[in-house]
Amino acid sequence: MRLAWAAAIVLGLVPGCGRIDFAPIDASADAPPFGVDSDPSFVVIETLTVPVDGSSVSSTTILASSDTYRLNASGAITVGGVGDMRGDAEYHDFSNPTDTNNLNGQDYGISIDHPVIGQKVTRWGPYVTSHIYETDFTGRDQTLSANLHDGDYANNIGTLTLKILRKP
Ligand SMILES: [Ca+2]
Ligand SMILES: [Ca+2]
Repeated sequence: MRLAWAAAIVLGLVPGCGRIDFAPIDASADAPPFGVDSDPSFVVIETLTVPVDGSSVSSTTILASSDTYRLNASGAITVGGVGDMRGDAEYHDFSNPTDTNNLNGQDYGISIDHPVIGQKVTRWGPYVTSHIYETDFTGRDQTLSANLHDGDYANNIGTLTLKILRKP
């Protein structure tokens, strides 16, 4: 009896259970897997630094249409706005993770191959406190470009990181 009671307490207090129980904020349209190192057979072939002023950065790698790649977006920046004014590859205000811009309601975050605000297609999955996100990406026999979509670039500080991974 005492053991069962103790086990119930432990189960209720195990650190890390919060991620399992966390209700996804952005569960629509995102293809699994989420999180980092979900498939260790992928290796990083290029690392890009994504500026936070809205300008685009392009890969030097041409991503073949015959290959499936994985994109890994990470980092945290000062993004301004409400709450704690922090942002990552998909969400801003870590005290109340928010998917969209406060100013214009568009999808805040790193956009791939769609630089114009309001045209972001890439979805990075549910909010995670590691601020590391991954999504699959099919090559288009061309380089890819990435830029941050935000409602106000003037109050941004920092950079985000985008890694391109491929199976060797
Ligand atoms: Ca901003
Ligand atoms: Ca977003």
